[in-house]
Amino acid sequence: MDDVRTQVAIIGAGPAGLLLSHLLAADGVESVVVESRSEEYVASRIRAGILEQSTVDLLRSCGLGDRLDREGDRHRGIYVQWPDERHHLDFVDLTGRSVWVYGQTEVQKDLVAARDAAGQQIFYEVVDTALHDLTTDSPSVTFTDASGISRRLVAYVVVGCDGSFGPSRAAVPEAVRSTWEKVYPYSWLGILADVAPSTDELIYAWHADGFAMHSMRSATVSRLYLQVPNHTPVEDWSDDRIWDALATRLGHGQDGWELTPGPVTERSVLPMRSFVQTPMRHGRLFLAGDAAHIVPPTGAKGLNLAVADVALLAPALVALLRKNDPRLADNYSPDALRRVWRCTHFSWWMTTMLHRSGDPFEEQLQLSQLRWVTSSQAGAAGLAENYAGLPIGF
Ligand code: RFL
Ligand code: PHB
Repeated sequence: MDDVRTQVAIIGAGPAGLLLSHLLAADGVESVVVESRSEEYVASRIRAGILEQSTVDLLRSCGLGDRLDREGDRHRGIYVQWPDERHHLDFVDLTGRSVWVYGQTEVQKDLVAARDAAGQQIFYEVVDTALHDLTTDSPSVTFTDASGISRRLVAYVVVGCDGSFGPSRAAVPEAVRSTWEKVYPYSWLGILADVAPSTDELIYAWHADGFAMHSMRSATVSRLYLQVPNHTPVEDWSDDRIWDALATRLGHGQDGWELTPGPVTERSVLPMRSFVQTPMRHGRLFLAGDAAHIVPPTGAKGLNLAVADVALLAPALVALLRKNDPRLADNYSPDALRRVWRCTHFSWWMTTMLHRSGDPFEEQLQLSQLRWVTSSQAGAAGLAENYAGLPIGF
């Protein structure tokens, strides 16, 4: 077995793992990243679309804001609607903060470019990743690299940034971990379409047939979602059926608004769940991003929460490794979990407010809540503050 030594072993080259390696390197801490997928696969995975204010502030402050500032689309807020009513919530007026449309694929490309330029060591397409000796002062990660060589990465700390299906979360013994989970009784059918968005800002729509959302990736690419039952076969949804359902739920023809259909280039069904594992640290293992928590996408929080974890973890590891000061690292899990639970609540609240549950009593509560968040300054400000994102360290 070939040994590789580094200060921080990072499992996962998604946004959490690469941003962590970038921030550590900026403060003189070296890391090695291992990733089970290919570089191309990770870069082309279609996922998040919205960056909150504190994510954008962080990316700018660490030299990753240039293309975001040129090509990202700053939005003042979102539309929230139900049949016959559409309301704009202006986050800038309500909270002084905005959001940006800049796809996760773009964030990933910027991170890969920055790490490549810095000569970061990343092992792609590894198999059999396993974590060892996490409660000793010499933890390690073993894996087989793309050319079939068995390697051991020996580090001072290991960080699990390996998303919801990686091995890190389960490396915490059952006796010392707690998990909370909620599975929702619906999924999202998401499409990418080669057509200019029919809206200037995102539309979140409540409808008796089910939730629909209109998002976007650029001036020529739209991203749209429909609530569908769990386990819906994607083949059941032809282009015509998708566009008809979107037109009905998003209110085509209402007050002269029109939804323009176009060629669908990608479609997939996404189950929705909320999940948190605590604590986010076990000995020398730290968890960050989806490895520790999953939120349903309705609040646009997953990527932003991964970034917020890393924003706390990077200075904590720098203090630990460069100054032998464990205080921030000792506080990482409780500090990160405050924001995790806030975003878990917000994502659950947005999800349950907007999706059809089939319960007529809940439907009346949803409509009442929607009227309140769109007509009361206090209600609107609460939604805006959570959506545009609380400051790091909240
Ligand atoms: P990732 O991105 O899943 O990266 C984890 C990486 O770990 C690798 N890995 C392993 N590597 C080595 N060995 C192993 N054994 C490994 N097992 C796994 C994986 O291949 C992967 O590359 O987690 P990270 O970095 O924590 O980032 C989290 C975000 O990707 C995620 O929260 C967001 O995409 C969630 N999300 C959204 N977040 C937002 O903030 N705003 C949004 O608008 C938003 N929309 C979305 C979303 C997620 C979606 N899907 C598909 C889940 C929309 C969708 C449709
Ligand atoms: C997206 O553009 O993919 C997106 C935007 C907002 C959400 C979820 C997904 O809440």
